[in-house]
Amino acid sequence: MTAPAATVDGFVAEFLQNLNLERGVTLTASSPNDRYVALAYTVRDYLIARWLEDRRHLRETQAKTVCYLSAEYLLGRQLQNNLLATDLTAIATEALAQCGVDLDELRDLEVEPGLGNGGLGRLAACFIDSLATMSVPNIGYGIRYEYGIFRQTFDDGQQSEQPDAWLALGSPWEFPHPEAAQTIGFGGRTESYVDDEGVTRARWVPDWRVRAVPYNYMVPGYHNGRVNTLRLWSAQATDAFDLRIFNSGDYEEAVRAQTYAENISKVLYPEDSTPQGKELRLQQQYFFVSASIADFIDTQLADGADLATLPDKVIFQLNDTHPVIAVPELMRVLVDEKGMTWDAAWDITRQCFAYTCHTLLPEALEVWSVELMGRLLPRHLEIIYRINDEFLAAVRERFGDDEMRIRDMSIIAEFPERSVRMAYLATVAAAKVNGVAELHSQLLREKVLPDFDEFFPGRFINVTNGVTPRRFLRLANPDLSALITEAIGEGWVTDLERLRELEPYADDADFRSAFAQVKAANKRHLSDVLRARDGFEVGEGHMLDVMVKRLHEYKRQMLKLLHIVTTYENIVSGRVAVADVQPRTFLFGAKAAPGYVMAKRIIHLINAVGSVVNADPRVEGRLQVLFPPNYNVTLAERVVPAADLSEQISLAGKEASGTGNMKFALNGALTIGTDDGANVEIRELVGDENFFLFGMAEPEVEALWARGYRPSDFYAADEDLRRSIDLIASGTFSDGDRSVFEPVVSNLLYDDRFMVLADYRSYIDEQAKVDTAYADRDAWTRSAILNVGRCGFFSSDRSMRDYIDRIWHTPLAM
Ligand code: 26V
Repeated sequence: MTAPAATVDGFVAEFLQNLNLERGVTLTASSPNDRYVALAYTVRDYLIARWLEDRRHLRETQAKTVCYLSAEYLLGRQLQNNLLATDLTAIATEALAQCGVDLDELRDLEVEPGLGNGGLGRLAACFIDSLATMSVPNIGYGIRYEYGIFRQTFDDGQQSEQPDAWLALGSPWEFPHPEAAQTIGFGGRTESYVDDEGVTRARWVPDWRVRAVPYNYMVPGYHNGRVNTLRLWSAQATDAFDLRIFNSGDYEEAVRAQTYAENISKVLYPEDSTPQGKELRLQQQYFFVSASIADFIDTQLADGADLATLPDKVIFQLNDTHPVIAVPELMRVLVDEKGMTWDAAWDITRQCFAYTCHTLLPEALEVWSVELMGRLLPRHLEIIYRINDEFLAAVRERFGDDEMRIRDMSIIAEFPERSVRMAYLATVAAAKVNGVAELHSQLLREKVLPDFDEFFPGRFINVTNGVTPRRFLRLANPDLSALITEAIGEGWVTDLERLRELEPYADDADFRSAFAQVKAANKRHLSDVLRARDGFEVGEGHMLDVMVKRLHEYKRQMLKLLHIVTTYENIVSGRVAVADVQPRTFLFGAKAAPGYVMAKRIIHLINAVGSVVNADPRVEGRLQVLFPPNYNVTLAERVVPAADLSEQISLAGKEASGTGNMKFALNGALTIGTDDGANVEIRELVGDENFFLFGMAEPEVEALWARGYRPSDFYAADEDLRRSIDLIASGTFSDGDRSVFEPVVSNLLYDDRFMVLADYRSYIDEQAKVDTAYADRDAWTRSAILNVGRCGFFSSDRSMRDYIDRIWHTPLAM
């Protein structure tokens, strides 16, 4: 199998052939979708030969493989990324032009696979990009949700959710493999039996089964010819199950059973505020994890391979607790199916897993009730109990019968109901446990799991997150990329620390001017996109102040909004002359989980403030609030390169890392942020003078809680704050109806869990410094260039190198 010729003629021929043979149309009779699909197939054709070769080689060499287990992959569009990786962009553009086709138009037809909620899913996508680019053997395993993250629309400023039918026209990037399906059991009971050698063993007798059908996606490395695999599982009813019911004459029941089975991969959970009682979610988790482990053992390991050497062949990286049911699953496979002793199996299992924790919020740490676990996965519950018994016995041996400690460390919680703590299970089983930024890892060890840190010295480490420079700089910001390459050559795309070489250019007036022009052009591009998409306009000459991320109270979109309301109130009341405020466009992007009522109210309030401020002539167009709906990876690729100011304003100690913060800094936005997550490391690298720091640090947060935090004291003590909150309460943003935003106001005044009011003054004062700094545009540009030059550390290639060196110990290239 050879790839088509990488020439314009070769590309044209392949494209026309795909139109004819795969779409059954001629160029003249083709629809835009026909042309998009034929183009995608053409790009695929250049990758397939290498892909087959890489997979064959991997099976032959049995090189240690990173199996990344993640319930989410927020991939973004594939076409341009794959053109970039294969270095075919110029050829494709020219080839299509010869056919009278505009590449950019086809690009906009692609519906992005939004198979993730936010940072965690996007991180997984960045990581597999880096692994392919670094030629590291990797399979990403996950779920092929039929519906990804919901499509957000606004109805009178309120969020409404539409299903994301990303597969409505099919996806040209996927390869279904029904012949490689796995059968996954659920429910039933366990029984013991005596095997041929007279040993008493356990086995699981599930009472229903689902077929897991894998779909492969290519993950091309950048300019290295490498193609790794992302393997996502889709649920199908098993034939046997259907047939049995069908033969009994109950057609309706057969259809119902099929629907039930296929529901498992139907929809991505939008990280609901009520994780309990989500039986389907546990089904999803077990479904993809069980299929992935079986798949690796069946298809990657040589026939008859000695399972005792499994730790030399694979490391399963657990992306948060969602895939942690893999731990008892591997034990079940090794003990019940492969006949190993418990101790031998545990010895292997302990070496095959590593766990990444992505949050500290107690409400986000997964637990499953023992009742549910026992009903859905009875054998796994038995295995978890035994793991726990042996672990607690070891704890007693070390620390004595300290019942308090035993209760605190038990994988099984007793209150408020008996349940399995998945983070504890992961910690007990994993060779390494990592947090995702220095501060987060430190808090994880010291505050969340201190007993475990003491018991397992050396197990807890930090690996700071990163983002792929291919998608988030090279692809999203072609003009800045060209400017950088012109200055320092193109090596930075795969060696981001080389951006350091830009530092001297910060003092070069010509470079600064070119840099500022790129930023201005990026704002115009964004404005074009928003005009076409939502009828919005980014004000000419405005500072673009951006806060894009999931809507969560801890991230404090409310604090940003209070700043806007304060500025507005100061203008309309005449205390501040409108000419004295820097013209700013505030841009929000955020989805709220459909069940998260307060988050949805905040979205409503942002839109309401926006309509009033944008329409008020007294503001003279100098303040503008834009909230384009349905923020996603595709829009991020437009917003990130255009931003001047990046808002990273979570309460210290709450944001595990953030990755948007890295994308913005890397594209030359300055950050206003708290000492939280990876902000800490960004500030250390770019320097205090190029970063707007405000707010309490984590120890101060703790201290204020301990003293007793009373938000109303802050309200009483600060006139600006009082006027702003009063303005919201007065009904100014709700046509005089004071009831609409009353819950938001009382939440702030009486139950401000994330200390918005405590950090308000410091935030407002720092924003004044932002205004002053922006007035000196040339100095601002200098800081922006230094941000770019000093953020090479935040490449996901560096994150992957850290995982390889300190956790996986996999070969760097095959
Ligand atoms: C889930 C839930 C569900 C229940 C309601 C509250 C809540 C809050 C947060 C979460 C998400 C937890 C996992 C997660 O997405 N963490 C994110 O991971 C990113 C990649 O490491 C990191 O940059 C973000 O800081 C972190 O929030």
